[in-house]
Amino acid sequence: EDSMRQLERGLQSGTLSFHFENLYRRKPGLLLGCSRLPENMEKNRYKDVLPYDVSRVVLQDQEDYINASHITVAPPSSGMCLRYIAAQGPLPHTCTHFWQCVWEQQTHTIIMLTTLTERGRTKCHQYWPHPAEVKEYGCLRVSCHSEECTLAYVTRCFTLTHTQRGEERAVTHLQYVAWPDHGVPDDPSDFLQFVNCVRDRRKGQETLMVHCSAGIGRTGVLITMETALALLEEGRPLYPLDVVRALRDQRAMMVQTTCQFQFVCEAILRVYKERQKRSSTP
Ligand code: PTR
Ligand code: PTR
Repeated sequence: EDSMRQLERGLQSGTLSFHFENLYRRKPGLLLGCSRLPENMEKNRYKDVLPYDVSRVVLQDQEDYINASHITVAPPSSGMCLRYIAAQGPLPHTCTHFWQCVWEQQTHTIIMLTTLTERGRTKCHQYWPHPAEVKEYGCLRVSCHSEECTLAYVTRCFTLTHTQRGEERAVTHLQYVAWPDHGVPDDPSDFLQFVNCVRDRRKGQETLMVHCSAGIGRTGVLITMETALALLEEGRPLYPLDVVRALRDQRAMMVQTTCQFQFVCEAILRVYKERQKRSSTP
């Protein structure tokens, strides 16, 4: 395939990293006004990582702001459509907004790509209850039934109850724990296995909630990787730079570092070659 040959050449020659570094981090002309309102400033974990007004997730209750963006991946003429919400890791005073967002957007899967602390710094508040515990976040009650750990990730099962409406929903939490911020996953095969597990869980047009600490670096890599797997499965051409540009049009700075971009490109190439090998051996 042409696009994969181009990818391989770009990786070898370094031109791909060069183009990545020249990509805009923030799409010119898009405003961040709402995230900068005085009453919203304290709801942002990092004052330099803010959602665009046009793609921000608007909460439907009295509270309207959360640092989260709608991301839709629908490459032209591919017929596919992957939906996500990319969010920052909740702060102690934004956990209620986070759960409200999960409820209102009808998400059944939360993908968490950070640990709670890294190198002694807090990266995300623990916004969920321990196993067998129940916690209330505004009008949502969250209980945790199970917690299962593998080397690279933890799977938790939650029940979400809307206490005013008496409705209940099951939510799965997948937390990848082997990936420091600004860095790349410790092991590409563990990471690919995790992304495949995310793909297996997708039901129809479901919107997946994805967050890390800032909701840009690791979140961007995961979305780029799932998009790539989907395009490869359909035998579509795949240009990772175009994918990243499309993501940055919806949330600034998605895929944060050159190393992260290289990592995802190498992982894509690896998947492509493995698929080729499999299809050429009888
Ligand atoms: N913003 C700079 C960068 O992206 O590299 C510097 C930076 C590095 C800022 C780490 C913050 C960092 O982490 P922490 O969230 O632990 O302060
Ligand atoms: N001010 C921080 C910085 O620029 O480093 C914000 C930041 C923190 C950005 C973490 C990205 C981070 O990584 P991730 O999006 O993967 O949590």
